[in-house]
Amino acid sequence: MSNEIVVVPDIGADEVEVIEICVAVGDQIEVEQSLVVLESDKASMEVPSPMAGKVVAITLKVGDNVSQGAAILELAVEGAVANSEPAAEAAAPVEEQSAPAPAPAPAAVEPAAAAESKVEQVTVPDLGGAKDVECIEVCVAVGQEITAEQSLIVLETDKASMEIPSPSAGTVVSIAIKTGDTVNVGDVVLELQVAGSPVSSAAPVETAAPVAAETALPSPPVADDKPTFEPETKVMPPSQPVEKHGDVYAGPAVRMLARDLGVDLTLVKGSGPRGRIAKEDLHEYVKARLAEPAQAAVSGSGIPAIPAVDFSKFGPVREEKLSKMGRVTAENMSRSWLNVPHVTQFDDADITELEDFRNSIKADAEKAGVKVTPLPFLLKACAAALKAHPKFNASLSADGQSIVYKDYVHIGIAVDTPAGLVVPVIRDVDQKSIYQLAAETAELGAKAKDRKLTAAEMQGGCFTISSLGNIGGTGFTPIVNAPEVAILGVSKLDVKPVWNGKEFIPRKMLPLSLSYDHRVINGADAGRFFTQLGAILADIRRLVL
Ligand code: CAO
Repeated sequence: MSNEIVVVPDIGADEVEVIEICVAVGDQIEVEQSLVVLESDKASMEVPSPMAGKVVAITLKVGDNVSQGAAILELAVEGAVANSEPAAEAAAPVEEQSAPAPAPAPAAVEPAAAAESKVEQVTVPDLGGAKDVECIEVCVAVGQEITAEQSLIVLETDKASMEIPSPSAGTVVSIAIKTGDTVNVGDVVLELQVAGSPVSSAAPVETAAPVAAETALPSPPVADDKPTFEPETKVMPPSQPVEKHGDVYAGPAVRMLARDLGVDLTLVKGSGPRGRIAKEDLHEYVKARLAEPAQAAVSGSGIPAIPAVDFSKFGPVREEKLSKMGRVTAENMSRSWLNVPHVTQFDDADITELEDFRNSIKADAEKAGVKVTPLPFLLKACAAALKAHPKFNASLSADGQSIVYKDYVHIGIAVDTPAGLVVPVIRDVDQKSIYQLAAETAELGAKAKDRKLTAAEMQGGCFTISSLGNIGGTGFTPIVNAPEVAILGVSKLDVKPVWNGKEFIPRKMLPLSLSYDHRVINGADAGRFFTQLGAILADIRRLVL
């Protein structure tokens, strides 16, 4: 065991500020783990540890200005040759082992074409010895006007990322590098029509090869009429090991982690100096995103949550956990409510004759072993209306770009059970008799209450009926059971006075409410569907038409 001093490596700048200390005294750290983040006015970089060990002391603090050779921290290194010398004296050997941050280096701009051309090739500058460096971003496009020092590409090693700035202002003629390419010093990044010279009509150069002489541009006129044949060679500003790009300000390790996790860093709020994104910010962001579905059940994504209230302050309370079914129902309701733009229309159907007929067949139905409520007639009438108005028997595709019409008519019925609301589905309602529908409704209703419904029995619905008729109420706005596009709410039948042109007569009126997805169904569609449904219920002989 020996104590080693880790020092600031060659950072390509005289003095830089310490903006973050990434470790603490007592931490056991690994080789290449980031120790500190340094920042100049143009760039920031993480300084990785050259060795594994335990942090004994930290010499720097946030806000210090440091330069190459400054001690960062003291590390107790296991297995190293015992060193009786004071830690500070061990700085030099440690420095040699330190993994240097990519040293900024001037890059040359080579003439891209014959001497009279003003198209310049911008090449990759010295990357501090790094080889086969990946291009993680191309920041400009062909035809784009750029300014001197504007970032052209972002390169990234496993230790640092750096933006390559443009040496001159001009128009991008061609780009030789794409995201994912690996590059080395001297590789052509792009060709630039420098500002002030006419844009070439020559074909863009696809490779790193210099522009062929025949594609040379005419020289701009010069005072002494001598052509400008001297090749232009400019020194490009140093490459900058920076992590600030667009709105994203993050270190290479954070960028790499974000890529691994598939996180768009522009969405992450940085808590570091000047909004720099730290690993913790990324972790917090991922945690928050993972928690979203659970939150959506109660508050809806992106919608401010209802603040927690301590109800016990106002009186005695009891708390009961929601059943699984209750939680699923809450989630489904929120999802439908938030995704579907709802409209609800109301109408009363005159079912006086239907009720007379239903009462007239009661004895027969009993003999057949079924109890006929208004519900089977509602199912049958809805099936006929759904067939006549296919938009109601449809779903919006998941990408919202098309409507899927269904050639079957399966209708769900909302059933209230002690465990929560379930929606068993009656298949091919259009092909079944009133007695069959009555039997199936009763059977599914009983199964629902006994929690014996299978998943298959609750799938495939095209439309839903939610009947509160035996409970009460004059109307309600049901929530569409997405991805279905409409739902019928049925309230309690009542005898109401109806004007027949001469007098008010008592009629059995059934209050109906139709909620629909306004992305698929407009008010006129709903009006026509509702009118037809009412007409069928008013005279069920229409079912045989
Ligand atoms: N108005 C007045 N009375 C009605 C009626 C209406 N709209 N609908 C049904 N009734 C009557 C029936 O005729 C029956 O009366 P009788 O016993 O005198 O014949 C009585 O109410 C009970 O009917 P029911 O509930 O047993 O049968 P149903 O076919 O109407 O409904 C089922 C079956 C399974 C849907 C029902 O049992 C059920 O669970 N209903 C609750 C639905 C629900 O909770 N919806 C909530 C949705 S929240 O979005």
